[in-house]
Amino acid sequence: MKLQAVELRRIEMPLIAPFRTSFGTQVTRDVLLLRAITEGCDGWGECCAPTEPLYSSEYVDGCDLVIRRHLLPRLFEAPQLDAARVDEILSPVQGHRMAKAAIEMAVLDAELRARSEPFARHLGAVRETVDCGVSVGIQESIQRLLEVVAGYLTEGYRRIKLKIEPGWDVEPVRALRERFPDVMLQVDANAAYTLADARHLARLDEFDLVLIEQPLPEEQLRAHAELAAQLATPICLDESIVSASAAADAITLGACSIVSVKPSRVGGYLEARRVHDVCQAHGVPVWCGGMLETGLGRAGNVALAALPGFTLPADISASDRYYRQDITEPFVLKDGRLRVPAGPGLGVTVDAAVLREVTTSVDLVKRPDR
Ligand code: NPG
Repeated sequence: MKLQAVELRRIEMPLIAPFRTSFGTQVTRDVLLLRAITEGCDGWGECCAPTEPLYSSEYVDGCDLVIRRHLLPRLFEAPQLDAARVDEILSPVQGHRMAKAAIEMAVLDAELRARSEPFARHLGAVRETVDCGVSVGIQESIQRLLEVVAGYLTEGYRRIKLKIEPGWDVEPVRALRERFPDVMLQVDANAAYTLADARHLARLDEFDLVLIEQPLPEEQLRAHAELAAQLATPICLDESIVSASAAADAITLGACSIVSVKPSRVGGYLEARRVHDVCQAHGVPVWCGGMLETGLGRAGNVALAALPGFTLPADISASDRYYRQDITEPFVLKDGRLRVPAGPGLGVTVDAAVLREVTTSVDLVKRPDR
């Protein structure tokens, strides 16, 4: 396959409701979309980096720049390109996994569409539907939290994840557990605590949580292992797991017993599959995380979540939990599950009219003539 050009498009996607986490509140998503233009089919990539570098070091303007200046020139130089080689071609550039993931996704989509192969089949999916959870942001009051969660449970979501931070942890969890005794419940701290909070976090043990996600900062694997020894609640890592090799280290150190897999955080769907493989080999359950993706990223994530090791419900909700109008056909919840797209590549179609409406800028970067 030969990459002729890449379209870089920025779109503005207002969220249905502001999403508050320990690292900030998101009201709209400023998304960078890539379209890989090849002699055969075009392919779509979605960059999940948020507006500000608060979740990790990456942010959307930084991705835009590193893609133009450092990643695309390397890809254009490759005489023959396939998705499996993108990682190696881009390997001289350190880090920038979310930027690399977006490119690999676009190339993979183009390649799979050209040979009529669905993402799910390529990745090794074994299910036609995936179990969906919902991630609930920090609310203004416990009363409001109970209403919001009741609404999601009525819609059929199979588990609730509650965002926590110091000052919003034990009491909201207690209130949720009292009101919904049987619901699958987990919490996500987005690195908001320190090891000194171990005794406080152990107070969550009585609520029968599925897991506590990323209590401590990204680099603190050893501290996570020490914390794990003091908690009954299983620790799941998100931000810390930047690759399959990081997953192997974390598991071996005893820093986590569950892993959240996000393709963009680990540099793409192919590395995400390797994270899955490493975890499966260690008997560690995984689930698919989310970054408020549009229908494009959601399509890829649903395919990934259909792999055999994804045994816990995903942070993949229906399109209407995020956006009034998505840029693809919407994903609709049925029995608390979403259907894995079966068409070629990502298996979804971008609505050109909607795309035009939400676009804030578009630019075509062509392969240089030689
Ligand atoms: O349903 O897509 C979703 C949101 C899941 O909570 C969620 N994502 O920390 O995992 C996270 C969080 C996130 C969102 C992180 C956006 C970074 C950006």
